[in-house]
Amino acid sequence: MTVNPAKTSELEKLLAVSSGLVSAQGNERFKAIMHQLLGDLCQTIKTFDITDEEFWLAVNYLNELGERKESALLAAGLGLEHYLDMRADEKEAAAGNEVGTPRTIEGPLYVANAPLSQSYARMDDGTEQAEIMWLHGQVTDANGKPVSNAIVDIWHANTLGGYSFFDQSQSQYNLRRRIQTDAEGRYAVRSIVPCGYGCPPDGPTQKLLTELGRHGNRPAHIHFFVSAPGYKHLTTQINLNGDAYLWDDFAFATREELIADPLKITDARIAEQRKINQPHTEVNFDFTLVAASDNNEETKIKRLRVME
Ligand code: MBD
Ligand code: FE
Repeated sequence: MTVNPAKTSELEKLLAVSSGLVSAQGNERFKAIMHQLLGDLCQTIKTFDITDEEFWLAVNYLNELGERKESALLAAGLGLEHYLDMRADEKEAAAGNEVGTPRTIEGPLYVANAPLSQSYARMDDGTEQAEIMWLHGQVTDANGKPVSNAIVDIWHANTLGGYSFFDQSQSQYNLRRRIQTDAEGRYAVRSIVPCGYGCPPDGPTQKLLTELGRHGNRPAHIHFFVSAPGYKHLTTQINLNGDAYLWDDFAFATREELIADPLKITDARIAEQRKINQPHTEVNFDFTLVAASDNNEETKIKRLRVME
């Protein structure tokens, strides 16, 4: 490949002006990032000899992505949200920090301020004919000491893979609850066994994935924020073992330590103790929180969230 030095410096000048490097105003970090990003984009345009048609297709794609509010969904599907976890894990390891329950992505479907209950709640509104799930566990510190009054914020999909609020057919806060742990650090909920999620088939995220020869499915999973004063905020999910997509999650969130084995309960006495009175599925998952080194680590990262 021959390089035309005149054209190269012409591009460098263009990038310096377009990214604001020559301006005394603006945000220095943002300018530097935009300079790198625009330069990389121009390099990609050149490398692949991107046509005008391809370029405008991409521009219109961004409009479609915004119109459908799927930017965060695409970020998960491209593995970028998981990459943030990889970096966070790497930094923790390099610092030699205590290890607790592993983090995994929040995803785009959290709704803040779900109803708060002490130690137990029922999460489903009873409208779906579904397998009943008894989900319970204990929150402890790295020494196994129970963490009482921790907030376990739980959200998951229904049997169609839909999440309340985003799926307008569900009641408000259906399958979304916050539980405060009891004196032994325990939480328990009655809910329904969720099914896996699939990207909207007519949406821009699925359109891109299809072009990549990929699917847009997630295995059955349950999301958690676990937090307590003095401990690092934990954003994580558990997967229900046995799902065909367990290790084929389009959002790359599955981790060995986050797989729970659903257990069929047919013992009538156990069902009675739980006031369920019928066969159901038990999911047991304990969380280990690690000590925070500053107050900032105790709360979830700032991000635009529904109802917050
Ligand atoms: C989900 O339920 C989810 O958790 C993620 C990360 C992306 C899409 C749907
Ligand atoms: Fe999800």
